[in-house]
Amino acid sequence: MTVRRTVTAAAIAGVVPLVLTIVTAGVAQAHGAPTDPVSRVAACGPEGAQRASAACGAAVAANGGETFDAWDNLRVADVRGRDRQVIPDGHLCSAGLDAYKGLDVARADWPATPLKAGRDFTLTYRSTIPHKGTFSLYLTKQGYDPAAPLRWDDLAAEPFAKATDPRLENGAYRIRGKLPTDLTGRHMLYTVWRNTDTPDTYYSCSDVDLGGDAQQPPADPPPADPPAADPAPAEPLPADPPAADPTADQPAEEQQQPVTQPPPVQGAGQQAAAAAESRDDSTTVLVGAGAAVLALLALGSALLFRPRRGRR
Ligand SMILES: [Cu+2]
Repeated sequence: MTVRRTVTAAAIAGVVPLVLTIVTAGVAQAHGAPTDPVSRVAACGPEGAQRASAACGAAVAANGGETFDAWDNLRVADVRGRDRQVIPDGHLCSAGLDAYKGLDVARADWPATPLKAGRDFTLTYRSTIPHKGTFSLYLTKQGYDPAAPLRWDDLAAEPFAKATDPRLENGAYRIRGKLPTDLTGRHMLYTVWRNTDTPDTYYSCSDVDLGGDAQQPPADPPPADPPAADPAPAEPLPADPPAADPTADQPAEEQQQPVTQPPPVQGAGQQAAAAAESRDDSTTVLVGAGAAVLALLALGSALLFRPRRGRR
């Protein structure tokens, strides 16, 4: 009996620190970022579907080789609504943080989510721990140049969507709004999440493409090249008849195949969703492991503290 009690106590002693480690690790990394339209930091992060893209490669290089493992930790303390004074022009995507400076790299081939001007819109902001606060979603004005550093003046003065204390559902906040009607082509969706239960404000850049009849990509050869040469094996091109099209030898036709065609970009969006789901899975595994550990603890306690025989 003494042997069993010793063994049980040892088991508990070993398990408790393990539980604490799991819980602490979960909290320390738990903040958030938009996954649809995918933010640059989520796209290039460890679970980002586009982390193999040329843009993410350039971002990591500009980051001195530092990867974006802490994809949910892009936050600045004590801004208190003075975003435009505190976050410098040209550093909006990194929020001026050195660890994220690669996200400020200005290039036109960042993975962009297709959107439709004038339509209802929902932004999915993944988070593993709830915070109180207000989300403000800004879009760049028409004429925005993705190949130039993002400045505050590029953004509309007022957010097109705003939400205070939305519910956390399935690990994500959803902020709804209506997209402006007068935008076409590539734009930046800039999300500011000002916490009210912490001193932090979170900043995120999501590249989007509002399409439309403005044929900007063909008029802009340099940015069109990198994506074409992009190895990006993560982007499946299921419906791509032009590749097998024998008429592809006509130069004019080749130019008519803009990189911003909906199918590949949509694939990227779906991959982002898949990545989000896999994150859900890992959360489930964690929760399952936690439950098993707790059951073990309960069993151990029962063995240790059950009433002893012969005692009244
Ligand atoms: Cu947090």
